[in-house]
Amino acid sequence: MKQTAALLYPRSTAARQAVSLDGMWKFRLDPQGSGVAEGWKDGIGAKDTLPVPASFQDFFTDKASREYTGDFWYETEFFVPPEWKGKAVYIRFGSVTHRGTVFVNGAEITRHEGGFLPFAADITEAAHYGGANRLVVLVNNELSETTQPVGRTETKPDGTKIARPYFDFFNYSGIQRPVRLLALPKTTITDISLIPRITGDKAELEYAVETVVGTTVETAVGTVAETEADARLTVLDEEGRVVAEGQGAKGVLSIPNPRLWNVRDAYLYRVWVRLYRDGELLDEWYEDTGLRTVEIRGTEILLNGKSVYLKGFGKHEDADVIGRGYSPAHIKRDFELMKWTGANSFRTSHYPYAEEVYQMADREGFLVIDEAPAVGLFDSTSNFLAANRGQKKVPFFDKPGTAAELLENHLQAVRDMIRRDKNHPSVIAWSLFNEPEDTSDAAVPYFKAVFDAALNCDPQKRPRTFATVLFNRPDTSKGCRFSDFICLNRYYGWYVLGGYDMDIAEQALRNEIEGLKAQNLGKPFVFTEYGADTDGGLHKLPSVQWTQEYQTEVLEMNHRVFDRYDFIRGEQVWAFADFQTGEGIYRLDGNKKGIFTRQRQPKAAAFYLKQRWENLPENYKTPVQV
Ligand code: BDP
Repeated sequence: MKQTAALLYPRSTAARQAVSLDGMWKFRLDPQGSGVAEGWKDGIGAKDTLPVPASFQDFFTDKASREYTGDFWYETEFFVPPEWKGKAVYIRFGSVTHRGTVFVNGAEITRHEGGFLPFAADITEAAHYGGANRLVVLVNNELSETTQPVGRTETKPDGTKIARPYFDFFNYSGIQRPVRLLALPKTTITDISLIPRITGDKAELEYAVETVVGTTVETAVGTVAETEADARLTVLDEEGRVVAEGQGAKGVLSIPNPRLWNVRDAYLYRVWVRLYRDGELLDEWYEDTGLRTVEIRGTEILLNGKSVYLKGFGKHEDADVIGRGYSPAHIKRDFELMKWTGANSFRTSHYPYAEEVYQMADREGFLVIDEAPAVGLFDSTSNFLAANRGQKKVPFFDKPGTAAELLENHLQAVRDMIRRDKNHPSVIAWSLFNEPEDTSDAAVPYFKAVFDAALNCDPQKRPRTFATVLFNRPDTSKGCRFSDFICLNRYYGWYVLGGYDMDIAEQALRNEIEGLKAQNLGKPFVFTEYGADTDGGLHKLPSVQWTQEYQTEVLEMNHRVFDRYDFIRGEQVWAFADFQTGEGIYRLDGNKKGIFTRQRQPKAAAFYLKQRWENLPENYKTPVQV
């Protein structure tokens, strides 16, 4: 998606207006795929309405609707004030999963592929000013091996399409994040990049503002573009005091008496950017950011030059009824629960989350591993079972005909994710894949392209990584060499040697880590997944698998091993809360590895984790400096 002023986080300022279009929209499934031919772009002819934003699947009481795969349509009406004539008018979607085509007043405005990042439709020409406008969105949720996340779409004998995800979460879809109508000036701020630098007790903020000149003037030589506008920056502290000012599209601001952004001790500065021409304000926008540095040095993860040990979770955006729909209530509850456990971090498994999640992480001082939607790059509809037992390997990147298109979509998602999230102090790393099959040579150029793109797009040059499955060990994986720190998803005590074999599982985990130690890679390792499915109502003494006692025992066993090795620099349990998956004999109405239930109440292991994490210092495993 080309960067435009409309992709910046939508906020109203003196120069911009952002109006919510969220609410009840008309909705219609299109099982015959006839909507295009029948001209639904001019009105979908539906009586049914449902809320936007939300996933559509869990509102209905019939299976055909819940499992629906294919095209489906939304429609709403909005009013554009007459005084917006002369402005650039857009509709901005937080996400449309997995792809959408936007029509306004019957005209196709834009198409977008990829279900977890924002895009905007420029409706300046198509809008009726001072009147009603019809917005129709054609959404499609089919999976393929060239789009992300990866899966396939099959057709049943009766012609019904069915999604076969190569990943372990329900294929929730729809208009899942907020929709905003925007009025923007024609000469605008299109982007800002911020790079904090800290030396001793001094802090600087390097910045680069991008703008477009969108107006023309009549001169003696004809119509030419207006002269460049002047960018001015003002940095405010949390009390609203001006602490620094700058002028020009690029510069370095020095921040006096800086308060650094620290883990679980955040401090945010508000950076206002204003565009002027001849003293007239043309545009203004702000970004909240923090002063902190992130770096990998040897086997340590350093925040502001100090070692930090990651404690936390892999998560999902997932809740009853709304599916993967944006829910500020769940965002709030999840942060409260994470704080209660003593966690300091999480991974946005397995896709970039709603922008508001990162804003809260910024505010709460959480460290985020931000993950691209590159999950399922492994040819199996139950990869988490086969791969976690080391049983099935399919050289995914060797597949003729799919890898090139997949890579193109992957690169787009990585670029769009980094452009969206690059200024968040909470984002400390990019995770560029989850559990890809990367043991063949064809993975090398693919990984190189993705890792290079991340480095090139990120002004802060954050560490890059990906989550590895059992067979991606540094000696078998072709991708690990690209990671600045190595993330391990491991299920010793669950998929590998569970139950009464726990002692053998512990030994097997130690053997694997001894092998890593012997390779002496000089990089930090983080466990980004470990855990056990657990029914929130089941207890047994002595434990058996699926009971709450067993979940705690698996965590204890893993921690006993992690605690022995200094190069293990983090533990993120799988998963924060129970979540919906497709149905099957290996899932009890979803994945139950949550430390919390899907309703966000604690299982017994939550109390154990709280006890452990509250007693682990943020710089756990750092030798005491005398
Ligand atoms: C891993 C996947 C994760 C699954 C988990 C599991 O990364 O998405 O939910 O296993 O099986 O393979 O619980």
